[in-house]
Amino acid sequence: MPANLPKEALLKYQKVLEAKTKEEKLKALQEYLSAIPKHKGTENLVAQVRHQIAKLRKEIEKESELKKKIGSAPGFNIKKEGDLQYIIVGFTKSGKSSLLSALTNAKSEISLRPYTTTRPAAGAVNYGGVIIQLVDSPSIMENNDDWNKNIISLIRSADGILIVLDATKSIQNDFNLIYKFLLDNGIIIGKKNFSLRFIKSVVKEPVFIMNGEIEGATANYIRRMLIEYGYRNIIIEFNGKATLNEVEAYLNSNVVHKPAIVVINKIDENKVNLDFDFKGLPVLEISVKENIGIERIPEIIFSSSEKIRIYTKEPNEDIPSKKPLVVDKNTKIIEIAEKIHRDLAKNFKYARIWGKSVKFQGEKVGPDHIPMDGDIVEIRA
Ligand SMILES: Nc1nc2c(ncn2[C@@H]2O[C@H](COP(=O)(O)OP(=O)(O)O)[C@@H](O)[C@H]2O)c(=O)[nH]1
Ligand SMILES: [Mg+2]
Repeated sequence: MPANLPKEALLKYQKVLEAKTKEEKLKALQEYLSAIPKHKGTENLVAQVRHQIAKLRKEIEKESELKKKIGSAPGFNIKKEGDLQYIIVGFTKSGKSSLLSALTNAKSEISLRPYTTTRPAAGAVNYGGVIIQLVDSPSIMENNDDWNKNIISLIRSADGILIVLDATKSIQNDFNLIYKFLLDNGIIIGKKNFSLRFIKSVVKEPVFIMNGEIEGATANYIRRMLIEYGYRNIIIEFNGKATLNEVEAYLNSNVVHKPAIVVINKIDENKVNLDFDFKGLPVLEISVKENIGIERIPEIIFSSSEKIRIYTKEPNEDIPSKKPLVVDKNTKIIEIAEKIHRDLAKNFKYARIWGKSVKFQGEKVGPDHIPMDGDIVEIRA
């Protein structure tokens, strides 16, 4: 270890040495790494720490897969159906099950007793052709990791989170607790200035596409870092503005970012003060009991989701499909063609677009064009 590291990094290194479990060691290594200044003189050390992190992660993943095989709670995995899956999350008796029943035709037991919901229940709501699946989860139980880990695994595989707060309680306090609970489990909610898109690739060497700026790193630097972390057969596309440490946290740990919305329920009983900033998340006041505000939820979920609706049209028809194709923002026309049919992408000639992403309605565009929400797309092959 070079002696000329800043004190902070040395302290973090001490933590690495003191770590008792693999998980602790991984976390300590990640913190150590982010405290090391990145320049020529530390290049070797940084690469070495990255290798260590990658190796340890692999070991931990292998062990947790084994554990999963031995015993995961039965009935806890909800099969994804529809275009978007949002998990309803909150403390007990905030009205999660009531909300699911009000928005969908699913039945989840509602009661005055705490922790009535022990298994997730799901239902769907149709938002202008977009099918949103809502999953009611068991309430978060403070200081009960065993109970909570099932909620975390539901959230990790979902597209987003619907947080339900109870207006008769301290909404700030409860929100902060939920925020911290998610963060401690590697789930970040709220606004972020960048996005990373992972695309499978047949080429072994990882490819990094930089659209925007990463402070302290070039695209080539990140590409080398991906190799150090053992990334293979993948194209990673960066959009936006971030620091190297922010991006690295996503690439070397299980951190995920999830879109989220906040609903404050039971406003029939208590008016709330909304001076509080919920990490920039959209907030909606509702009452399931009095049927106030809940009709706006699907629209707010969709706009939080970072997805767009594409209506496809056959070349010889006048009217586009009723049911939109739901795809990530920043998806290229050629990727949309790929989703519809492999041959359509292979034989792609051009596309015509009607909507917000073009100047002239019916404009001809190439494979790299990026459509916007609501666009009508006609692909010519
Ligand atoms: N006053 C009021 N009570 C509600 C509202 N929504 C749900 N409740 C009540 O809150 C209690 C807990 O509801 P439930 O949906 O089981 O909460 P969960 O534990 O979060 O799933 C039940 O007694 C509901 O009737 C509401 O909008 N206003
Ligand atoms: Mg419930």
